[in-house]
Amino acid sequence: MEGTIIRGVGGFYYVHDGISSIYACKARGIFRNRQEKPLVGDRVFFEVTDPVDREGNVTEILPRHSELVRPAVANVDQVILLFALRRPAPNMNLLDRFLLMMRRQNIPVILVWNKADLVMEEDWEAVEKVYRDAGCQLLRISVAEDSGIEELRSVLRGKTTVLAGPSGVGKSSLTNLLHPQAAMETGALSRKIQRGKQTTRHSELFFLEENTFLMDTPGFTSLDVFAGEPEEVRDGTPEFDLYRNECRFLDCMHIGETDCAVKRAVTGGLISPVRYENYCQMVEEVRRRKKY
Ligand SMILES: Nc1nc2c(ncn2[C@@H]2O[C@H](COP(=O)(O)OP(=O)(O)O)[C@@H](O)[C@H]2O)c(=O)[nH]1
Ligand SMILES: [Mg+2]
Ligand SMILES: [Zn+2]
Repeated sequence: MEGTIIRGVGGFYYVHDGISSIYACKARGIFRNRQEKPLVGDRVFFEVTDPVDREGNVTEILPRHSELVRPAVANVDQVILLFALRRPAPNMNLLDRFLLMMRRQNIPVILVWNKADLVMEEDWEAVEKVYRDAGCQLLRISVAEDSGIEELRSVLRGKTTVLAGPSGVGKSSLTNLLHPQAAMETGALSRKIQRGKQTTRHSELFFLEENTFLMDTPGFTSLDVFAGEPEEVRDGTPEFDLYRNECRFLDCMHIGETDCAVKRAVTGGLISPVRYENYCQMVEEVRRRKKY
């Protein structure tokens, strides 16, 4: 049979068949010899050894199309970056850093704004404009009022998605809304293995519907920029594209250069000054990191 590893605890891998059943599987020695370690998110072949208690053996790991380190998860198709429009007020610096990181790893991001119930239409439109210009796919939801959720479901359908964002924005509330049967599924698992569960902090994929999985991650509060080239920060900022051909210098970083069309666009209100400020800061950090 074929399935997806949704959790790994104490040497067991929980494999979801993509429809409705979860099997507690052991990884056979064959992997250990090959130094392969199954990851949450892995697509696997498995054989059922006990159909009543739903136990089995993972027999083969299928090739991964992606692998994230933190959280450790394979085959992620996209990231939902959840921010609240208010309470907590969005930290745009953190947001811009995260967008850049994901762009650099080629992981599609959908920027989802929660707590729509707490802000006026104008406040939303301002945020929407800035991040549309930044090339983001955006969605506005309210978990409290159950609005925008169907649209979000269609974005998730058929994919494995990691849900990320700072704490307090509603990640757990959203997961519970999308996956109300979480407790039931856990209760259905084999008693023998259940015991390990309370003591282990683990990443876990939630099954939402056919071939659709979601992983809630702990909130992050800060994010260091990568070790790389300052040009990567620049090239990961799509709103410069409209203007950069008019800069005097071909390799303009749009910071200290004279006759810079990007800086003119910032001054003229065509590029968000907050995004630009965050950009300058990230370039500075990458440069500093390069020196050491
Ligand atoms: N007003 C409002 N509050 C929300 C909404 N979604 C979640 N909350 C509240 O925000 C707080 C933090 O939610 P939680 O899911 O724990 O956030 P997490 O830290 O990202 O997992 C809780 O008190 C939720 O009830 C929403 O759409 N509107
Ligand atoms: Mg939470
Ligand atoms: Zn320039």
